[in-house]
Amino acid sequence: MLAPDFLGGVVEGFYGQAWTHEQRLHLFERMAAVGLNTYFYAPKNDLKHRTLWREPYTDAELRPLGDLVRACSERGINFIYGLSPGLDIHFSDAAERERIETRFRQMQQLGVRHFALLFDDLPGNLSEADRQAYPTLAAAQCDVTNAIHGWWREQEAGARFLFCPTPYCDRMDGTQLGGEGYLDTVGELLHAEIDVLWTGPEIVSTEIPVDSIERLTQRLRRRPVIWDNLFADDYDFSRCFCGPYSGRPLELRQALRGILINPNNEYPLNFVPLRTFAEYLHAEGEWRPRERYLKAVADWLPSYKTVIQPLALEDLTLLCDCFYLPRQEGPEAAAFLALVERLLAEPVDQRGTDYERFVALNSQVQALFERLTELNDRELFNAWSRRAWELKEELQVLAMVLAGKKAGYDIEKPGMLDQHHSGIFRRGFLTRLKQFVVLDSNGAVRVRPRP
Ligand code: GDL
Repeated sequence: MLAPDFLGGVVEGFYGQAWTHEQRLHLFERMAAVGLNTYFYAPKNDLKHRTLWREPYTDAELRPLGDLVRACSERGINFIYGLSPGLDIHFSDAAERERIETRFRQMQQLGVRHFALLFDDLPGNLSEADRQAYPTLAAAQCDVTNAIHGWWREQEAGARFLFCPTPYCDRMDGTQLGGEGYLDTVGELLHAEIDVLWTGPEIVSTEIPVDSIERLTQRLRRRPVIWDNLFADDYDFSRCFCGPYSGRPLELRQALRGILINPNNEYPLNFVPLRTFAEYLHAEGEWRPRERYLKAVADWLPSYKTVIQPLALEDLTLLCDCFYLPRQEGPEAAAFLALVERLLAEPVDQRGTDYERFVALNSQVQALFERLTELNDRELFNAWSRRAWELKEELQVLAMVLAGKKAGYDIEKPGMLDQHHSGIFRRGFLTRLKQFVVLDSNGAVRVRPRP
């Protein structure tokens, strides 16, 4: 059983295209249905959340926000409003605090009770004037956050108040982002009632071990709330994550004050993430991510009705396996990759049935792409479209290469790709930029050897 004040839900905290009003309302329906209790509003896309944090919202901007707050409250969902003033705030200037209060008062009038101040993704240093006033960045951030929290607490005792530190994962802490001893200073100075957000060992953490959180708890003098970027896809436009919530042992829940997932920008692609995450939060006994994933994919299938023939379960499973987790492909996608690797490496006559298997899988993906284009739910199609397009195009290229190899061509020789959408496929400025360096599987960078 989770503690009644455990925050389990969604942070809309990504860069780029934010969710639409209708998508947010739909999300609240789903959250209530699967037992998630918190929506944290922090889209980097809202100019007044970050860049223009000083400017009050207009009435036209407040109206839809008010609808969201109401919709949450009707469903028993906590609405947390986040403000990110860190880009250019003058911590020692009292007028800046008043500006934060003015914004929070605007949100209070809409019925918001829970607030957050975010200091993520900042250069991590103080202005000249603030350097005179504070010994460290952490001291400055804690001072302002405590002041705002104190002001708010007088009006709403018992409301939640969250703080996102500048180093918000072990890796950042390791590089001393924000200055030496940043987290220890936060532990010491930040008011004990304020929750601290944390993304785990990395910004996008494959695993969040309990002992890493226990060590952090010592330093922060409180259990953190996880801002979980496992499913965030704002950093790579050819990916999205439809795999299961995993890499977090069930015991982790007891070590925390909450977990909020910051998922895919493409709202419709969050079905499996939301479902499996909610199940994880309520799970008892053992957590079997793949099992829960397969069940969730099956339950997602009815959304894949098309104007002609519906998508089959094995197609949807293959598709989601290809867009699984940040550092892991689903088993079917992993097997597909291994198959291609074997086919490219082995001499033609040792292929056995691999080639036929590849041809069958390729046809399945090409047909799957056609089915997606016929989806009744156009929002769902739009969410998949660019990724699915890239998938089928890349497979067409591979099919061409492997067919060439079978026919006895030397596939190492340049020229084969020229036949595929001659002059436009995998071209353009970004593609050329990417060609200057290569990354190995650990992310190490080196200059591409010149031909
Ligand atoms: C981040 C950003 C977040 C972004 C995510 C994934 C936090 C606290 N901040 O660092 O806005 O969506 O990475 O790119 O996670």
